[in-house]
Amino acid sequence: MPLRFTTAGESHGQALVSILEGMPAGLPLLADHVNAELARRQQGYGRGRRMQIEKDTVEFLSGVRAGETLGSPIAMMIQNRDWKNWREIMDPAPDAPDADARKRVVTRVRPGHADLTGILKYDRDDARDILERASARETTARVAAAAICKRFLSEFGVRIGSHLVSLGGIDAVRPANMPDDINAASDASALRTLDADAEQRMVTYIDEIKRAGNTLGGICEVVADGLPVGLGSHVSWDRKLDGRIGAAIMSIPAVKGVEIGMGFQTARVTGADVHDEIEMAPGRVHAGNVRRKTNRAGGLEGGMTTGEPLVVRVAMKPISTLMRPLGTVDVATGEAAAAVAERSDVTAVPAMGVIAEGMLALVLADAFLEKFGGDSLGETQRNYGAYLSHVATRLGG
Ligand code: EPS
Repeated sequence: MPLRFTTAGESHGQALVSILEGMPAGLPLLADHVNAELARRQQGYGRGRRMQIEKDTVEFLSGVRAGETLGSPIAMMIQNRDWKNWREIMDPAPDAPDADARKRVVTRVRPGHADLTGILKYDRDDARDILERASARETTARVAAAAICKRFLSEFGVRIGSHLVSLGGIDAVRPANMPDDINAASDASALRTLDADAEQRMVTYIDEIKRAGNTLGGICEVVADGLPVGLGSHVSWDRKLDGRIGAAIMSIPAVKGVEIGMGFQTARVTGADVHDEIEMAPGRVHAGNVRRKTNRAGGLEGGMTTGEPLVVRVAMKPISTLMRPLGTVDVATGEAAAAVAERSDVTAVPAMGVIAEGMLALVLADAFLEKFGGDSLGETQRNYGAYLSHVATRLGG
């Protein structure tokens, strides 16, 4: 895989770090490109007080000079503003022998969270050693790396947007015509949905659930437009793009399901109601001069992009920190207890949509570089242009 990326950082530690390696040299890149995506991830009705504390901004530590990528690993840092309130609790230095026990020890592990399995697996006594990293705060660092991938893909006319289609069981009605710029419309909504009526009902429901000390999940749809035919491959399991997208999206905290195109519904109907008929479309070069009359496949056939929009739906479970806690055991005593009720969000589904866009951008940029290569943006563009020129000569070209 030409692109490699990793993140580091605890939720209330000093900072988050993101390293992206494999981006070609010569991509115009400003901190503002990344900051705009970080701000989008912080949106959404239903989040807790933490989002009022943080205002995520990136500092490039390496890999960018004079507004362009160098082709070297790009290291980025995002400070946690809340760290100053957690310095003692998160201090890497050992406690002095006569020190009081650290504050905010978590032993009443939350059902549905990494707390319990994590302390057993990593042999820790304090679930904070687990939850600080399991926190969805980590996705900030993913979105930073993904913002660079989006910037790269935009050079080839690829756009990725998302919108919320369901929250707590309330479904949004998809507009008859999707807006040309999905994010311009969804980012203007408090829940990143395109159905204003449903949004009202969702907001009322979030308020009600918050009063009840409970939480909500939901579904977002992510769409990538402008992709050329032939990213990914049919030849081996680990080169199929469906699998790579599925793995990347399923790694987002609290995500429990991914559908591509018609998804699970394909299993319930006949082949004639599933497969997209093909017709000639001269001049539609990026798709091979053809068009699918429908796009039930969601832009992927045989593990490869078809040139139709790539459509992925992502299901997120309700957040596992409940203010009216569920029953658990206290791992310090073995006794029955109510789970810890740390400050948290009622729902973070709108943010999940932005993170899913990001994970899709990482996979697509990787598939792009696998197909077209290039150590500089110019080289990638030349290779991409040569491929499209050839595809243009096929099928009626
Ligand atoms: C989170 C709990 C909350 C969320 C956090 C994820 O943070 P805190 O424990 O500080 O109140 O706000 O999400 C973020 C900080 C973020 O940037 O998305 C959790 O336990 O997963």
